[in-house]
Amino acid sequence: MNTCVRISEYVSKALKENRPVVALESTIISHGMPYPQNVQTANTVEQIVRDAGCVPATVAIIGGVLVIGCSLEEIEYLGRKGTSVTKVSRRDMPVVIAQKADGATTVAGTMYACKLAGISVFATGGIGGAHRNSDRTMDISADLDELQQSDVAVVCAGAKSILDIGLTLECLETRGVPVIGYRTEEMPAFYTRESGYKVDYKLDSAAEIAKAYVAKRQLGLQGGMLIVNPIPSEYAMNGKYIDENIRRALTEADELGISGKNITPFLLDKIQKLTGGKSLAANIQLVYNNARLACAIAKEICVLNKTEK
Ligand code: PSU
Ligand code: MN
Repeated sequence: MNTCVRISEYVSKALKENRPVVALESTIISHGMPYPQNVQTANTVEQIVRDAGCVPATVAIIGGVLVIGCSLEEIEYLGRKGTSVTKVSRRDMPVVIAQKADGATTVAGTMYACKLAGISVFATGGIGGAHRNSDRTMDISADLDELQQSDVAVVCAGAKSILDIGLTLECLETRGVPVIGYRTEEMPAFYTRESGYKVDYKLDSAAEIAKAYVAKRQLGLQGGMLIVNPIPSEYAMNGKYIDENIRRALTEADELGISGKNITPFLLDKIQKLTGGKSLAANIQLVYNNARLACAIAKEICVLNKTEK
């Protein structure tokens, strides 16, 4: 028996019955938002998924077990522990599990869990990418390599401009990852709907996105697909204002010599503090928005799965 992985009963049942499942990550809970908003957001996202007729599967490592479909108690536990939980990307999984420790999975870690369970769709806030000085530091998130390997449709609000968005898109192209704009030609930049960079394809419905995903699978093309969903206009932030604060956060990170896996959580926290919580409110809304789109795509994939058989 595999003691490293636990797929919750309700998740495995839904997958067996070809019902739509949407995976959710947990680094956003422990490292992406403060308590208690993190737990409230995670619970609301799960409820949005259920209300849309889908099954949520929040992924985390609890006591050395990779849990696919966390309980409310497990979500609360991770949220309270916050940054004292290990942030778990692909490379962290073996040791955290062997040590029977807790871990919050990043986009990369969660995608790998999706692959194990056979989950096709995953909703998050923003992905990791190539950092602004990555030509020198080589700091390029393992999220991008995971998108190359794991066959999951990841719905996000683009990449924050704490990253080099142009370079991030180049890395995705090299890795054969299609970047699909949902009703947009432009790559969104998380807090804002624009970044100045174009996406590869604009698709206007969940059905079209699902068709592309299934075509990719039928072709035997490994790896994921990135669906970028701009933050709703009413919650979008002023570009100049957020860029100014991102610049300040980056300068401070540089002065403090923060690097590696700590840089993204540091910047997220700093930006939230500098903007007096305004960025947190935007962050929460875009996650809800992504969960709704992920549900629509997951449902369409199930419809196509049925006709495929
Ligand atoms: N970007 C965000 N919010 C987040 C993250 C990134 O806007 O919460 C988290 C995600 O879990 C992502 C991870 O997978 O940070 C990337 O970290 P790194 O750059 O260390 O790979
Ligand atoms: Mn990194």
